[in-house]
Amino acid sequence: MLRCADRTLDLSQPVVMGVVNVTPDSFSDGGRFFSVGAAVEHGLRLAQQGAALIDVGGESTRPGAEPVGTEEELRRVVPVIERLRAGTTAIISVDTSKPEVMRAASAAGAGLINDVRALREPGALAAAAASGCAVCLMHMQGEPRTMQRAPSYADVVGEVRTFLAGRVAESIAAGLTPERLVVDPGFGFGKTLEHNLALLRRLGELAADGPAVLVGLSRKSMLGTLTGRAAGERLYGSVALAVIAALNGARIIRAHDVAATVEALKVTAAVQGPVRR
Ligand code: YH5
Repeated sequence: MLRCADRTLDLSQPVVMGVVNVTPDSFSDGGRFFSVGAAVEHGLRLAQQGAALIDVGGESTRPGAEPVGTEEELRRVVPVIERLRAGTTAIISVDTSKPEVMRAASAAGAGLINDVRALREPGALAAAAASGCAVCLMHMQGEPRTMQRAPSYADVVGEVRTFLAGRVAESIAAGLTPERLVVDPGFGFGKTLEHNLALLRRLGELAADGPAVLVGLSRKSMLGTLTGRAAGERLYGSVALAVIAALNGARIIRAHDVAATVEALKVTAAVQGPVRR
């Protein structure tokens, strides 16, 4: 069970975290507007499709993305979190690295803080600990703007495990408890295709370290490399990676295509049987 503020999440079978981006639509308006209503509708649809968690993000962390200011990030995510909390029993996750956003999101009803910087920003450890929320600690080499320029490791699996164990220890020292922690190897965050494949192949080692494992593989560029498909055409590959991750011990699968992923994981879970712990 994962402690998510006033709620608990059963992880005895793998669950899906649906993705809701609250970032400007650069195609239709040149990047100035975003729609709270459209984001809420999308989140509610993902919950109906069986997502156990809805991940709401106002900062793009894709390769090459520029940072977003605190006020702008608050303006994007807080109204969406409030309205999703009122409209669904799915647990609301906030994708942020900023302590101010963690506090506001928690007050608005979020149950999980998904931090691609693993609480390394000043004040983030204390804000997350005080929130009562669960926290996903993710590994990343470098920063989103530049991380894919030249990823390099002597031993990618060892380095990711050591980094995450260190962030878990820091989080516990700051007052978080083990039942509130999830770890994530950060597929595509400062990693080549070979690094991503090694992490996926050996995900069981990470899963044996203690905290539940979350993975985000949905639509990522490794699928473009493997299949030649554009970002909008990566459903089959994404579902394959979700099943492989679950068989290798992942408990939370972050996905854009929730209905397909939930159905595939239902089948996977029946083969696995109830997962221990
Ligand atoms: C993750 O893995 N990923 S945002 C590039 C794409 C497609 C999708 C080139 N937030 C993760 O989804 N949080 C993101 O096509 C995340 N784990 C956690 N915990 C990147 C993303 C994407 C990037």
